[in-house]
Amino acid sequence: MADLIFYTNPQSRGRIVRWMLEEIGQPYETEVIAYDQLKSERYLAVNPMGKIPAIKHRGHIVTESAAICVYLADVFPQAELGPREDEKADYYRWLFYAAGPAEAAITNRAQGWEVPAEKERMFGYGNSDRVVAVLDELFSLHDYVCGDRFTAADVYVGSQIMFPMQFGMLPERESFIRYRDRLHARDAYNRANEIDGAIIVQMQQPQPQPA
Ligand SMILES: N[C@@H](CCC(=O)N[C@@H](CS)C(=O)NCC(=O)O)C(=O)O
Repeated sequence: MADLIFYTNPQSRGRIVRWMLEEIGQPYETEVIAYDQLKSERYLAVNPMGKIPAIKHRGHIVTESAAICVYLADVFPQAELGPREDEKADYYRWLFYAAGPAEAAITNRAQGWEVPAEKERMFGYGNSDRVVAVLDELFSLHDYVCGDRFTAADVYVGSQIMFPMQFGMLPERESFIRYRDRLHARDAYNRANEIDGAIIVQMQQPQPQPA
């Protein structure tokens, strides 16, 4: 069994982790989990939430796309995707911001739900327009989360901007488009897309029926 197992479905947030794995450049084994198998006893033993993605590394399970990105950057420091001392503040700040308030704001908004003005103080993100404005300001001032260097934070924060923008869930601000173009130029991003694209094609082939 490989040291590093990646549980995913190519039509999921697993694409974030595939990209991160390709950035890291270490060997890994992929286990594709069909959506109707996510709540099977076998997969619940990996992630009791019955959600993908997840990884198993040397017997340790990590779930949550953001945590997986940070974990991989940490245990494979040779890829230099973790934060340097002076990058730590931005790295942690914006990763947690993207995984918590920003994701909640973007997904609620996509469902047509906004926090009532008088309840904003009870919600971690408060107001979804403000979330968009804060991200817009960040990428108007910086090329990457930590300034001028790509890190694991860009895999996650970048995905939380690119994917919603692709599906019309986030406005196409100039700063987001320029950031997306920088990320699209990465070899690992393109390799990850090719791998997941090939798996999707394979999943769409008629499966052999039992005799
Ligand atoms: N917070 C998790 C979210 C994972 C998640 O919601 N995955 C979706 C696919 S994108 C899933 O597994 N959905 C299937 C289900 O809930 O049954 C993360 O960031 O990894």
